[in-house]
Amino acid sequence: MVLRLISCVVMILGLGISGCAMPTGGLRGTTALGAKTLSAPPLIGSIESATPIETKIFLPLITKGFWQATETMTPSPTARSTPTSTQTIVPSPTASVTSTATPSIGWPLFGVQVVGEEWDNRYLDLAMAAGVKWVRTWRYVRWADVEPVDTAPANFNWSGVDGAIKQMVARGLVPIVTVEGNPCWASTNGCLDRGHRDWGNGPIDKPGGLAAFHEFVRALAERYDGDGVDDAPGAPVVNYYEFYNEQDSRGRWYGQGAAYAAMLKEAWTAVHEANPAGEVVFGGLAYEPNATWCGGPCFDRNFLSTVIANTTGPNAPYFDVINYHYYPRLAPLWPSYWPAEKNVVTKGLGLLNDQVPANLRSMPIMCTEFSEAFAGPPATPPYNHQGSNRYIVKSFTHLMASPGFSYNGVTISRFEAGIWFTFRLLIDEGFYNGLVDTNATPYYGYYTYQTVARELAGASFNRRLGVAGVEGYVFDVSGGGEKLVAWTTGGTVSVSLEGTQNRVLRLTCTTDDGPCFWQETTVDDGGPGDSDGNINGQIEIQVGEEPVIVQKIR
Ligand SMILES: [Ca+2]
Ligand SMILES: [Ca+2]
Repeated sequence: MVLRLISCVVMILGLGISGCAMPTGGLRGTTALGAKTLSAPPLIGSIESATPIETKIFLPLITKGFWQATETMTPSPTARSTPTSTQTIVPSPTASVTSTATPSIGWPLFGVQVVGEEWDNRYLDLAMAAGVKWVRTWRYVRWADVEPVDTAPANFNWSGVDGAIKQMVARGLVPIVTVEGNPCWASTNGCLDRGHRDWGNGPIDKPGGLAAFHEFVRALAERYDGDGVDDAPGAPVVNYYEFYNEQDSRGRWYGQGAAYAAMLKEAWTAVHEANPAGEVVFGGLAYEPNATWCGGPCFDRNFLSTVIANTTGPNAPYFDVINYHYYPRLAPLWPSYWPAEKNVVTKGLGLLNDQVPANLRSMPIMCTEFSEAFAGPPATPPYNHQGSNRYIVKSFTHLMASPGFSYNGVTISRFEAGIWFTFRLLIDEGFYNGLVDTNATPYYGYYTYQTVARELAGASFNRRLGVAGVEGYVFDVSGGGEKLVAWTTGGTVSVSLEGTQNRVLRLTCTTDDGPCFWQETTVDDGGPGDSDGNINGQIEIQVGEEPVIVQKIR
């Protein structure tokens, strides 16, 4: 996905920019990790000895459904496994999901990237138990796989798609199906046999290609609309279709905004002909206009505005959702005209301000890739579990707090989905951003994701905290009350909160590389943890670099 992008960030920060011109070599991260060993994934069970007696540890029983798990804040005796035992945190492949078909409703924007290869239901079960709603699929729907030969009438082979979609939908997960993988009979420079499986991402320029694409997309949307006509077995429903990925990249649709607009018109029309509830998601934009490790601009800065300017017709701009990607390690490259406060939300504001005309800015928006790795080549600051776990909290908090950000008077009307890249470790691509390893064993980040998803479920943004030195966001909680999510970017700050009892959850990493876990305490006015020491109607807590979630009990 962002193979070169991520690798080159590392180069920029740690090794110098010269290494970044390398097109494909050296990107397999297994050789670039130095002393970092990933063969023994850390397990949450190793935290026991570090646990103060008075605290409780978040260790949801993920073999159960998410809702059931929320009732259990303390680990069961069997859950305190040794690091070498995985039996308590790896669900059985036969675990029933029938009773939890809709657990995700109420998790408005929590999503993960799923990758087609080696996928199996263990990962879907884990995703569901983590509170995931959205699953952005990559390598599931490749046009060249479904229609390898151009025939009349068309012959489509859905065998590689049906099963996975059915299993996702059966768990209440909402797929965002990324469509790509042009066959070479339809595309000259953007087709699959270019030696990389992510190719097939470029203009459909051969005669009849766009008409064939329309036919393919219409058949796809018809197959997954659940209307009883030409449906896949089990009639699973897909309503979100994304067309290509980081197509603003050099070598993809770079400089081809008009061609992308022509494709999008066919795609949008085909989706909506078949499925009136269908939504066309703009292909996730890398949109890093100052990235130059390709020997020039790596990404077409004006791609989105060019597409919009080239879409004409009654349903222009022929997409329903704006979409971009964000990696915090690239924030130093931001253009000066983007927001000074840099995070996953404000990049979206920069995009809206820079590329989207005012009449389209109320469109829903997604960020279908963001993350911070937990390991990787030498970088400053180094990749580690602490940084990755912190960023899980920060990124989803920012997204949930999107109404609290504006830039040049531009605001985001509805942040629809945020996709952590990736769910399963993508070790074969050199990415160390996964929440679970290739044996379906969770990393620390999995539990942090689960904790944040649960704590912010049903929450709605109220206000920013407004305490100097602290980045804090206050949410209204469904059923009444408030929750605060806060952290500092250095040092510890005292924060006084009105009330007489708080529930306090702290992310705690005992070393930079873990173990990382969550501690829960109840703090009473004047009691342990109230650092003002008085019964005065206020509870003073200490906020440091590790994010803290505080719920006002009374
Ligand atoms: Ca149908
Ligand atoms: Ca007090």
